[in-house]
Amino acid sequence: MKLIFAIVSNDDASLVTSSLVDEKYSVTRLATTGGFLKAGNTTLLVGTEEAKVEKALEIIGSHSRRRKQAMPILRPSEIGAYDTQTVEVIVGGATIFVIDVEKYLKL
Ligand code: 2BA
Repeated sequence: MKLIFAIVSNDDASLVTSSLVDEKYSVTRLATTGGFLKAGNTTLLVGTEEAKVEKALEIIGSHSRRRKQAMPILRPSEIGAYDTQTVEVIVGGATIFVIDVEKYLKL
């Protein structure tokens, strides 16, 4: 038995969670905060058999990979108004730990 800790962005958490549940994984979702940015993120706990770990990692990775996203920003223009411009930002990504589970009990 293994326990996967997956720290994902809040934006990706719902899709990652529902995709895991659709594939019959049990998932616990925790609202967490990154120590560096102090911004909210989501930590998923997934307890599963060793044989199902790789598939879980694929599911998590496919819905939380780092990717570029166009984001509109407002910039002051020369005539005192504001222009809308688009910048590319990196969003998503997952930090994953897989650990051995010594005991798994449901009491
Ligand atoms: P990532 O490395 O992608 O980490 C995203 C979030 O995953 C982290 O949020 C933290 O909540 C968790 N995390 C990552 N590595 C971890 C680990 N070894 N143990 C426990 N949790 C871990 P934040 O701490 O807010 O960090 C956000 C981003 O800021 C990081 O993205 C990294 O690019 C950067 N960063 C984090 N710590 C840094 C530091 N000490 N110096 C410079 N940059 C840092």
